This record gives sequence, structure tokens and C-alpha cells, in this order.
Amino acid sequence: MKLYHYIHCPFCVRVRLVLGLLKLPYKSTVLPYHDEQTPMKLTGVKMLPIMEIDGQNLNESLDIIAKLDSENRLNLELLNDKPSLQKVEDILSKLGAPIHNLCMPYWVWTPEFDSTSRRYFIEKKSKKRGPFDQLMQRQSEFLETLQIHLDELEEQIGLFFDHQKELTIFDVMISSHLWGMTLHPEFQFSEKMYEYLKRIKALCEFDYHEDYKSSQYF
Ligand SMILES: N[C@@H](CCC(=O)N[C@@H](CS)C(=O)NCC(=O)O)C(=O)O
Repeated sequence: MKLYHYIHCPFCVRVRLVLGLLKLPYKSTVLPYHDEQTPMKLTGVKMLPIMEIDGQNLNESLDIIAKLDSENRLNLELLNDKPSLQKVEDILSKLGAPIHNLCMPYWVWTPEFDSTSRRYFIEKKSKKRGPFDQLMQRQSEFLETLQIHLDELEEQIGLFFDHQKELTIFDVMISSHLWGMTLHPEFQFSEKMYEYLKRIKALCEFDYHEDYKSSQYF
């Protein structure tokens, strides 16, 4: 199996978490963000993650996960429970805005980007979020908003989300959105949220920076 992904992309992280949880071997390809040709050729849209499984290219994270998790370790039927799914989608959209506003100006300086992909990313994302220098100036405002939503989320976490005792697909979806914050220099998770992420990291044998462990980055 082959995974095409971006390190910073929470939807890509979803798939990496599940691959780790299920201990499935795969070839990892981190695409440069400005590479439009490869995803277009594989699926007809510039969107990652893309996973090649049995010669078929899938590009929706939850479709990929459904295919990988054939033994239903993650309670995938939760995705058919519309109110519960809506609750999770609401959490993701509340968290997503401040996380992206906070982290995008930092993500572009990680080894994932070179000057071409950085320029491409900044130009594309500025159209939606505004100029990156302004995002930097508004950091404390975004941090405050994020903390409000994290505090709300924290109340719903026991061992796992919704006070579940086992990891579910909802934990995969929620934690994937949070991982990017580990690259923000002025942010710290509460002890409880940190323990939650560490628990998932251990179960999924997840290393956010795994793909950077080769000489091409240094
Ligand atoms: N619904 C898709 C969403 C994937 C997605 O939004 N990927 C973003 C990166 S986070 C992307 O590839 N965007 C293309 C671009 O911004 O050029 C999934 O769950 O896989």
C-alpha cells in the first residue's frame, strides 16, 4: 500500500494513525504542497490523503480508513449515528479555524516545505484566512478561542472521547486535528489533553515527524 500525504494535514494524520494502530506496512510519500500533477493524475483532484490499495486510489480519509479497518477496531458504525457524527464535526470545525490560523505560519517553516511549496501554500491559504503576517499579529486572540473549545472538549474526554473506554474513529478524527498544535511554540496542552494524545500516540505507534528522519531533510 502507498500513502501520499502532507505532514500538516489532519485528514492525512487520520490515515497514518490507523495504519499505525493496525500495524499495516505501507510506503509513505510526502508530496510537495505545490505538486498538482501527482494527485490530479491519481484521482483527478488536488487533495490528499490518497492511498493506493490493491491498485485502486482512494482519496477520502474515512473511505480509506473503512477499507483498512476491515475488522472494525475503531467502531466505525459510529459514523452512521448522525447526531454523534454531527457533534464531532462541530468540534472539528470549532477547533479547525483557530488551529489553522495559529499553525499555518509555523507549519510552512517545517522540513515539509521548501521555498516553492511555501510560496504556493501561503498564497493559497491567504485567500481564505488573510495575510500570514496578520495571522501572526492575531495569535493571542486565536489562542484564546482555541482554549475555550479545548476546555469544552476536555469535559467530554475520559480515557477516550465521549468517555469511551476504547479508542474509536472519533478519537482518530479529533486527535488528528490537534496534532499540528505540537508545532506551535507558545501553546501547551492541558495535562489531561496531553495524556489523551499520548495514549493515542502509544496505541497508534504514531510519530508525527517520522518522515523527516532521512538525510534528504538535512
Ligand atoms: N474530505 C477529505 C479532505 C482532505 C483535505 O481537505 N485535504 C487537504 C489538506 S488538509 C488538501 O489536500 N487540500 C488541497 C489543497 O489545499 O491544495 C478527507 O477527509 O480526506
